[in-house]
Amino acid sequence: MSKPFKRILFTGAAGGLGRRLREHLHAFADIVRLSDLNDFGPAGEGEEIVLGDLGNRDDVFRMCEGVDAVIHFGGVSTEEEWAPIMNANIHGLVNLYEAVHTLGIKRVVFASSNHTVGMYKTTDLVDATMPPRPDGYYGVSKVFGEALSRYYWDRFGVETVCVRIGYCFPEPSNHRQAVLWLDLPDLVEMLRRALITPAVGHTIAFCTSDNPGAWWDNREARHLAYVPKGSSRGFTHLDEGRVDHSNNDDITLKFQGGGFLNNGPKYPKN
Ligand code: NAI
Ligand code: 15L
Repeated sequence: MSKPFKRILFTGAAGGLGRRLREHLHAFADIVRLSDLNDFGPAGEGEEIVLGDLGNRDDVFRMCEGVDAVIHFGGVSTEEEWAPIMNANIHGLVNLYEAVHTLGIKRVVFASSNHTVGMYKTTDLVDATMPPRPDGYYGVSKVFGEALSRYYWDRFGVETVCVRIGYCFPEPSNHRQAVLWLDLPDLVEMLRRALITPAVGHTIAFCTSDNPGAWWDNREARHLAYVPKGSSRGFTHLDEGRVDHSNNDDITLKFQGGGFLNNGPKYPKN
């Protein structure tokens, strides 16, 4: 069966999600180009590897040369000092979109995050028309990626689906992670929809499994027709039964960003 693309680029291939997604990417393209800052071993069949720093413009142009679409998962994935966030998530995004536009690549799927909206309360129902409310420098950098990709759609016609990933690890271990949990097959399905749906323009899509007590309303991404099959429902010991934490002094329970609110920002030490 023919695949949607001849060659796709996946950045962040050495990371947690990159390693888990790798085998699934072959359904999307004849050749999967894998990229990261760090070495992660040899290419397999139908793969090529281009290592590089997202903060380096020449590296990013090399990564993007000859690809038809980009799944961008590379970068700093947690709260950090500003310098690495700036390099990978700010300069890296500018480099990526300059390369994508210059090389005529038509579509990007961008791994955004729940931390773009982490300062909404856990009693709020958030949709993509509501203003971003990031909970740290990391969340701010993901908002930047969403804004930059919006600019490249409005001005240059580069399509992007910004996937606001919840919590994509094998199992949730607390109530927040259960609300935001994303089963890997559901992430694969979201990527598939983001790549093959005609005319996505600039879409912001929330991405969790079908969990109890959702904090997000995904109606602005309904054209993707993403229907999750997984659920954290089985992890019943994590279900608090919708406790209202809106007046709780513990900010990690009060706000959607959870423990990230205690993490930063961190300033350079010198
Ligand atoms: P990860 O930290 O395990 O992987 C990120 C990869 O990016 C790493 O292999 C790292 O070497 C690479 N990277 C960092 N700086 C780089 C640079 N300057 N140049 C090139 N590569 C660089 O993160 P994970 O969990 O795999 O997440 C992947 C993406 O999904 C990230 O963008 C993250 O922000 C996003 N995300 C993940 C969530 C999750 O639940 N795992 C939740 C929300 C968003
Ligand atoms: C994220 O954005 C991170 O990339 C991931 O490692 C998790 O920490 C997740 O959010 C979370 O909110 O727990």
